[in-house]
Amino acid sequence: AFSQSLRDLMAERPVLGTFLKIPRFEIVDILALSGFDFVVCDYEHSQMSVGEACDVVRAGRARGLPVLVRVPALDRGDINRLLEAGAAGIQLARGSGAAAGELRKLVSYPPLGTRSVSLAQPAADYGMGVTLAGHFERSNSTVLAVGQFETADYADGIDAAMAALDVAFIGPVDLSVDLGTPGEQDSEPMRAAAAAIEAAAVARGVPMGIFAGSPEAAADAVARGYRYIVAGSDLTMVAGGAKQFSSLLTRV
Ligand code: 3PY
Repeated sequence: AFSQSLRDLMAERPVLGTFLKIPRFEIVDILALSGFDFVVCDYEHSQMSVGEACDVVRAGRARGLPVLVRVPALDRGDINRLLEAGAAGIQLARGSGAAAGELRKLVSYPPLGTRSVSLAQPAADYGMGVTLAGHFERSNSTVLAVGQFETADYADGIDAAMAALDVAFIGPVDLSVDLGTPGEQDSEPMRAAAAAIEAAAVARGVPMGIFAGSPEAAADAVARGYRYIVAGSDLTMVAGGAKQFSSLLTRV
């Protein structure tokens, strides 16, 4: 029940994660050893297959690092496979409005949702010592549903969306593009959107999440009360490290 501890942790303090786009156990190891609270395996903006994403989930579990998976769409088959591999949650791109309710159904077993069941899978301990009711209860109480608010229609059905979500996550880059102020984080429409999403989340007691492109942006989000911060990615870290080392070339 890794995601249970992530949920508990989020109630105590902000949690820090990063996107993982290189589906290798070495990256999972490094991120775990660096002290990140969780990882969001990025099955939306990467070249990985669903099988590779499942391998990342397994590597995280072996290290005690919760791995959620960001998915580009409400694909019942993919979501089921990722959760059966042991994903701590599903983060849905464009996951506001009615999509949030659909997400809740696909990540939950009855009575909360419509997930199909097999106990012969990793997240159910292969059915060894687990009852159907016990597996439903454990999964439904631990798997996180994270919806990304990143389109101009963010206010549509916002209260029902909040009721369905464990985390309301702002995707600031896509949101700024869809609001017609690409890349501008401080525009009036961006501030109005953040304020409306935050108000709806607070009313429902739903923790807010956001993507932060830099450590400074992550610190700023924490100061504003956000609890689930996804800062950068393995690729931005490799790019930053590569530039740092290659800057030596000007000196040799
Ligand atoms: C966004 O900022 O649009 C995101 O989805 C974070 O990657």
